[in-house]
Amino acid sequence: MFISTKEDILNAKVTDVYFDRAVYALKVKGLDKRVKAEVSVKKLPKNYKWGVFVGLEEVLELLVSKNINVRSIKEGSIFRENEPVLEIEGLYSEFAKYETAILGFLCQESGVATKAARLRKLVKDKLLLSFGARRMHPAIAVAIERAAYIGGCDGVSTVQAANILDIAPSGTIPHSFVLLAGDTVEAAKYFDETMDSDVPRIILIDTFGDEKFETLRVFEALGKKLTGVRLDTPSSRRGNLRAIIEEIRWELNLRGTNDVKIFASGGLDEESIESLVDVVDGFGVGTSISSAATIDFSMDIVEIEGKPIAKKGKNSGSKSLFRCKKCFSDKVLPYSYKPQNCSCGGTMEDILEYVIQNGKTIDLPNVKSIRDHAQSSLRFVDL
Ligand code: PCP
Repeated sequence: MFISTKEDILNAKVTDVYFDRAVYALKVKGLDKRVKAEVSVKKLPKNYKWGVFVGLEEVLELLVSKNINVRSIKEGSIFRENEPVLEIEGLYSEFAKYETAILGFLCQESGVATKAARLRKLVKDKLLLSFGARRMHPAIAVAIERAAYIGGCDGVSTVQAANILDIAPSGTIPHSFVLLAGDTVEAAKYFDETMDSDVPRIILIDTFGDEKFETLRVFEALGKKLTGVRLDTPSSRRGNLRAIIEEIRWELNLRGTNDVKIFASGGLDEESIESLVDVVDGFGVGTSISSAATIDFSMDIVEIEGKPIAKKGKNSGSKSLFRCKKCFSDKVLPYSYKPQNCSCGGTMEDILEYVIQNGKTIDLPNVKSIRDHAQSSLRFVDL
């Protein structure tokens, strides 16, 4: 398989070659110096106003043995354009070759988490499941699903990721099972007869017949054991999916059950989710989360041997990122400055904190705390 091992990454094998060359030339010419380098994003994807910062735990695993200091915002924090999210201080050659991996972790995982967070805000309290591992290289399935979970997915479909996240894996049944059973009701019965009692009986009902009639057949067969149905209706048949779902809801309610849930999946993104959120109980989302646009962070030197310097287009000097605890507005100031109170009267606190200092790394929060931190922040921002 075409993958880099953890050792390859830790040994900077995945570095862009120009870092190798730069470090070599700097050493030969005696130009290697202590610097401060800052990670920030100039332009968020599309019309995004914020992102969710994910990937820090792996960056720290990469850097912990290096002779450097690192300040960072907490993993799971909201950030905005042109805000420093991480700063590395040390001899340039100590970390230069890791820039490729550092940005790789942060760009892709923050992108997935940000899309999951945007969908979380759209689905409100409805179920949101990450079904997209199949759309990406399997070597990064765990990283992708962890980011989706932190961003706001309630569950993930891959077994290994769910185990690592210490949650039960989420899923229903594939079309292949229904096809091999030869009939949707038979498939529902076989599934019910073979699964442990704690596995929800959510039956895929778009393989053969009309979704409404297949739902009623399955409800007839499973009754109270039926947890829900999933519509993954192909685009060639999708038509007005909302109207189909409303019809199914009507028929189920008419038969005395609003307990049977209706789930939608298949090519869903923000627009389609927004159009369905009031008529479905949950969503399975693949491509749009797992292949979400990356947040294109860059790493830029902002100080050399204590003197502020940066390339054109970048403000020099080490910085603080002050955030109002009351209204969540931000102010980027030079590191030595102390902020006034926020114009709303709230107090501002520097959310860039040391995570590696003098060889010591902070105790890392568990993924559920990281997810809670992200979810509690989402109420302060809009799409
Ligand atoms: C896909 C599978 C995924 C759904 C779609 C979400 O259907 O059910 O869970 O993926 P998406 O958001 O990327 O479309 P199929 O590809 O028909 O797979 P299967 O027959 O296994 O359900």
